[in-house]
Amino acid sequence: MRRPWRAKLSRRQLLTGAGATAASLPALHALVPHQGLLDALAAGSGRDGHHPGAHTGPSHQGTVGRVRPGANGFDPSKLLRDFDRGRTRRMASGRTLREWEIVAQDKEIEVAPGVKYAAWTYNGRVPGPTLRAREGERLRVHFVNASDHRHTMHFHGIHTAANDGVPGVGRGDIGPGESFTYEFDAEPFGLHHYHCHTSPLAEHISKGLYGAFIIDPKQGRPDADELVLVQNGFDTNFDRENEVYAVNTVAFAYLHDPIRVKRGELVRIYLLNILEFDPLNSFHIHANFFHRFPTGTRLEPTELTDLVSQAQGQRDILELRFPHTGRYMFHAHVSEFAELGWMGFFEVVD
Ligand SMILES: [Cu+2]
Repeated sequence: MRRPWRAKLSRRQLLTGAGATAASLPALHALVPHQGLLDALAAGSGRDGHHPGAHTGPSHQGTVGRVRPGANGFDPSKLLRDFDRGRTRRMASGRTLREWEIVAQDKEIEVAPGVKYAAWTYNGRVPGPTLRAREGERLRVHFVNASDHRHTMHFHGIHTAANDGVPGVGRGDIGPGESFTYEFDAEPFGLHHYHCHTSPLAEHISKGLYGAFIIDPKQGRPDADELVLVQNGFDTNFDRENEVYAVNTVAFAYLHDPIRVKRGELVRIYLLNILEFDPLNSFHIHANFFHRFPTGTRLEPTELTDLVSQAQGQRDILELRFPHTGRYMFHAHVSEFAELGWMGFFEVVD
């Protein structure tokens, strides 16, 4: 993008662990993670050298080693299908009241092998829990700030000013040790999200305070294998540029541990871009096309495509079926992001 070569060089060094200071092009070439590529392919396709996926091709990405799945207390492979429906009860009016407890906590996480990041989290996860409700319910979110910094929860959706979670309006910032309950109706149905809105905003979001927020339509959607993909990144040296890119936080998580789906089964992807510092992100899938439902607020798709671009905060529901078994890459079509962590595989099985 607009960055000088030197900046890219330092970003590669960070991810590959190379400490060389040379800045010539041959040196840069030497720093490109060829060994990481080999290790990543070995890890991703079996040690016998045989590629189980008929369509497995050479990758240009990868890291040396991998982040242990349990290292952060959350596993990207489980987080994919982890929907937090809170607890419900019926109110006197007959409507459903749905409630969650969300705690802001400071927590160090590992975003690439050996790359630790001092994150700010909701419930100890990045992204925070995927909150899931049904259109028309009354929602209560009990927010406790156990972090050392002021934070809020700002939801996308329709609600009163007092529940908007921005500084200077209603209760505004929630200080360390304080708590606040946000309350609003679940509307409109679609794929939304929530994030901290305390200033400086980019820092509070990029540190990890965000999550997906799904409101199902009253009539529901067709049965599917549902997956949440949150496109994010990490500015590990605080220069307001990202050094690591990912979906669901850990660079190359789904290269090392491909997402298993069944051939012919409907797959529904809740795709959210929460990346800071870069204006655009994108999702591309190989050897297939998907139906796109922008913001998920309509039940009819607007497009059949294999690539969707998203600005900051934008989201889409994608639906597709895989007609063939094998291993299929998905990645940001911004090549730089893909090389720095934002790529993975679907493993399609019978
Ligand atoms: Cu915050």
